[in-house]
Amino acid sequence: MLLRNATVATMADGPAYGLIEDAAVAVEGGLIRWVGLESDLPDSYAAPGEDMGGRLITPAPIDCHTHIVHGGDRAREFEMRLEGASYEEVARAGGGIVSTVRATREASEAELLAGALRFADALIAEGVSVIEVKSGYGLDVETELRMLRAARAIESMRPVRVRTSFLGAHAVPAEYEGRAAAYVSEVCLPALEQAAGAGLVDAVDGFCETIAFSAEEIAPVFDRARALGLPVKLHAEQLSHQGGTRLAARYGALSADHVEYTTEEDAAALADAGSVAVLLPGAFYTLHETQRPPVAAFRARGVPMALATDCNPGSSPLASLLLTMNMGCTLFRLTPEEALAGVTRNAAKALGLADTGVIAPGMRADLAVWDVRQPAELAYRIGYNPLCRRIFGGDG
Ligand code: DI6
Ligand code: FE
Repeated sequence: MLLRNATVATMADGPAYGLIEDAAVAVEGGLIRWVGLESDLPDSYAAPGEDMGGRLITPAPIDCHTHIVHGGDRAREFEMRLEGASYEEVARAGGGIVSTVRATREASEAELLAGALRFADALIAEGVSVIEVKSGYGLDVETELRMLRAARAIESMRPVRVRTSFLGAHAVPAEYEGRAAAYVSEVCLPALEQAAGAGLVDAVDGFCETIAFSAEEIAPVFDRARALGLPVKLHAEQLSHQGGTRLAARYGALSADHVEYTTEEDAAALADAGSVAVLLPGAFYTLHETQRPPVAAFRARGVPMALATDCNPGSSPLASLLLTMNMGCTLFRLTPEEALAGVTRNAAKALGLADTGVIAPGMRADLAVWDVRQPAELAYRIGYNPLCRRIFGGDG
């Protein structure tokens, strides 16, 4: 496959966007073989090729943080809150994470898969090549495993890659109320062992927050992940400062996610650990949060920033990575280039993937062709999808 007369944002280090005008990309065997000025195309790749008409080609977007496997929805809760109900009244009416846990426990694997495919399809329509999918709405061994099996099954139903994260430490279920440590030792750790043993886990995650688990309660989960040879990541400093970012850095986490209340010192720890800061503007927007992540500190310390939908039924019912990019710019003041890096190069890094996220020889041919001429247009528009072609592993 030879794509010619294109504007290519390689997202490799170097000039802004790694931009190459009047470019060509050669693809063979599912990999990128050559990219550069069309005038420099080696004879060995000379072919009529396909004229892109100057359209923009980027690495295929990657959504590195989703909860798309879950039962039920929280639309009624959304309505109650807008009718003036407090979080407490919503909780008393059975709302919140517990309502999703109940619906997930009642759902079959096939129902969980069918539900997830709705959101996977929305992301694939925007060219997405990799989707990270978490467990965490089962909170018992069997349902956590069923969630992860449904996540893995997405790959057999769609041309997309799935990376799974075990999130047994997402919330304390009602039957363990007030006994977080007991839940971790009696349910979470056995579920992790069984899920890892079944090859269902690519990374281990947790929710470090006052309404979930303390850093001390998460540590045994991360110790077990380390013993199993699994990387970790963490929902950290979303609603308050609980020391989650430091915990993630201490374990060399792939990423710390949300990070609204992360401090400059925490950012330095992430930089030293080589961890990615994953920004989730969908939750910030839905919860009317006002504390923005320390983007200036991440820039100053060289902490790579990723962007993801956090697609979940409660705090971020968002299934558009393009809208996430716009929110990252408008709400968090990212530049359009940082937003595009956030869903390509840095999103791959947040998942520990070294074979995608950048257009360079040897990388997977996961490409998105957009009916735009300049990369900034991808973050600029609100609710508009200019994708005109998706190439996944060289096909498409
Ligand atoms: N942070 C969140 O905002 C979601 N989970 C998490 O760890 C909330 C999930 C939900 O509201 O269903
Ligand atoms: Fe999340």
